[in-house]
Amino acid sequence: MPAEIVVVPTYNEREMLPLFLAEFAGTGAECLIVDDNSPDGTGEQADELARERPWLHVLHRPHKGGLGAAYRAGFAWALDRGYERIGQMDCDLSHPPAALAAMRAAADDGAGLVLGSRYVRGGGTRGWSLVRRIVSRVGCLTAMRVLGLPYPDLTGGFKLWTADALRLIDVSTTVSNGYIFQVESTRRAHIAGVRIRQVPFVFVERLHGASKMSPGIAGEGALILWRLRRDGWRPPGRSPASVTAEPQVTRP
Ligand SMILES: Nc1nc2c(ncn2[C@@H]2O[C@H](COP(=O)(O)OP(=O)(O)O)[C@@H](O)[C@H]2O)c(=O)[nH]1
Ligand SMILES: [Mg+2]
Repeated sequence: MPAEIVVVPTYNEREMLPLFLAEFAGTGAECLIVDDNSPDGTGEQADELARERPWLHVLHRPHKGGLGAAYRAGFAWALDRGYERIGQMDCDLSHPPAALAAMRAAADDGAGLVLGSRYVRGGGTRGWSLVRRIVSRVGCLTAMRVLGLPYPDLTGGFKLWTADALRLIDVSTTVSNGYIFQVESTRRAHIAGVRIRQVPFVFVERLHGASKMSPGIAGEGALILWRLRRDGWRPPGRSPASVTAEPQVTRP
């Protein structure tokens, strides 16, 4: 198996972290926790847990800087160390570690980016109110329409990248932070012609702790969406990109 690490941003996940790691341990991948100096001590807890787990690494950032910034730091850490596959998932078990196997199979099959998707056949959400379901679907559909992308779960944060694809999209220069970071990075991959596959999974609402979603993060998303559309993007050193990625769905 290629050297694989999954980047997991944390902010106040003290209750979820041990439960998450217990399930994650079965995946055979390494894990990088990127903690933004959580007031509840998640960072110190992660250091402690890493002492007995050689596959667990911890990156500390001084203050809460948002999801996108945490991912940019985590990706840079992993790329510097030569990992060939780099995943991303949440710490609250909403993204089931067991689903990683199907995503890995899609990467083995040649995908440069595998999107875990709630909104392709076989995927879904469990434990969400009607309002949350509507907000998520409307957000995803709006992003799809505004940017002209064919992936129905654009704001999802369960993904697996090859290191080459992350380099190709020049991920360190992405500009967004909240959920819109997921949209921005997938859009760059699409424009760069990265082979993108979608794999269904069922998102399960967290048992402990609180969502960090806020009106501010949603507002940032809406604003940046239009900025992304206005400014466009093309891979560094290339003439305007030809889009070759065909959306495909892989069933587990
Ligand atoms: N390092 C870091 N992690 C964050 C930040 N905001 C959210 N997270 C983590 O990102 C993941 C997704 O956040 P969550 O609040 O569960 O989003 P939701 O599932 O959409 O409600 C969780 O593991 C959070 O702990 C942040 O500003 N910094
Ligand atoms: Mg969550």
